[in-house]
Amino acid sequence: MRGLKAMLWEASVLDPYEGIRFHGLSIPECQKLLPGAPGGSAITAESMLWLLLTGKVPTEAESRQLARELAEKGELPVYATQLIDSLPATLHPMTQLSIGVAALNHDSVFQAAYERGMQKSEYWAYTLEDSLNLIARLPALAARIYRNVYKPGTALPDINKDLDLVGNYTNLLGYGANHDLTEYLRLYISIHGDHEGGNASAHTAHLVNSTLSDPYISYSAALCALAGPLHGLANQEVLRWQLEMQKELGDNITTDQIKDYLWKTLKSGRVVPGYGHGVLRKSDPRFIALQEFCDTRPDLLASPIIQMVKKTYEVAPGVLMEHGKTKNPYPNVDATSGCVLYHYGLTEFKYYTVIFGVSRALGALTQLVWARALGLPLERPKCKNLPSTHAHGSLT
Ligand code: AMX
Repeated sequence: MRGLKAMLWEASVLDPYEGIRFHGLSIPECQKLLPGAPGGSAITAESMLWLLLTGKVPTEAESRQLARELAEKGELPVYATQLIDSLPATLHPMTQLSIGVAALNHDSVFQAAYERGMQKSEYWAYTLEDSLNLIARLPALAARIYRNVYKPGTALPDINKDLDLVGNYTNLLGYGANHDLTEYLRLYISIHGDHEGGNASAHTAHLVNSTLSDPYISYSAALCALAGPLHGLANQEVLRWQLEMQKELGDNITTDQIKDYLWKTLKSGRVVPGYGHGVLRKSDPRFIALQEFCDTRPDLLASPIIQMVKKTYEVAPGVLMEHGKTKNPYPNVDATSGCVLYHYGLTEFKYYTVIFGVSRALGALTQLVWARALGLPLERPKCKNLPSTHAHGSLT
């Protein structure tokens, strides 16, 4: 279905050469226009969510009002904490996130209203309420998973009603004192929020919700798609790959050594994680925005892992072009997103896709609200079979 326009997606559109636009605004335009948190300049998740849902740039007061509303709804119910705490710490954090999000449908207002016999014209309002409740609870859920898997026995703070969503998230993760990491995560979470609807996770949410499954189980399914290495898990894989490279080649790696390592990866039949894209045909503007964040901070510029990412970017497109398979030899966002987290001490890279999962909820859930408001139908594409296979008896 590449290139086949078959979905309506309100909040964003992805141009192969220009990258993502959120209601017509590019990432640099969003960075200029969307309010940050007090004391910060990075876009907040609330500002991006407001833009995605309404198509309008919020004022600072509107963005803060939304932040407060989300913070007030942010605590996890006891049944959810008990469920998450009962999971084995060895279970992948993405599986835990998907389980936790699905379980929150215990409180779905959409499901309850459907059982009461609500009208079709009311679907969107209950979808909106569930979506905001889910987004509000994601930081506490995602941070609890992090605590259980990597820092068992440590206390989790309460949600601070005066903080924005990401401010609370970093605080719950135990990094609240690191202003730069908080700002990085604000930028990361806002610009990962939506990437039009054809990507596997957003599309999964859209498909599942078209059956009138509630937003919680729809987004839980989306997280299973995000957990694949060709999609969101690529940010984990980039880190694994870069660290293996560092282990093999040591410090002070040259671009020639990286070229050889790239060829070794390709010749072993593996993909180069963080490079290539189903739609983009240039360097991902999300990659550029995160790189620019590094360029403004001397500690990040001096970081060996970030230098390795920059050197890889110098040579990987040339190697991939010469290899001749991928239609897009340039980096996607995953080529850099994890390295900054690693530098700041959040080194547990199996957790990285969970952060992506907290973010993608902004766009995927926004679209569920729009889809129900517009009365979009059950998604059910027609299929074509290969009549000859059965006739020739080649399947047993
Ligand atoms: N390294 C090696 N080979 C690659 C490649 C890469 N980074 N990207 C694409 N190719 C190969 C494909 O595997 C395919 O090979 P095949 O013909 O043997 O099947 C061929 O090039 C053509 O693929 P394509 O049309 O350019 O890409 P696609 O749309 O099929 O796949 C993607 C897109 C992202 C899955 C692919 O580029 C890839 O595997 N990249 C590495 C993983 C990655 O970074 N994923 C994250 C994407 C962004 C996101 O969702 N977060």
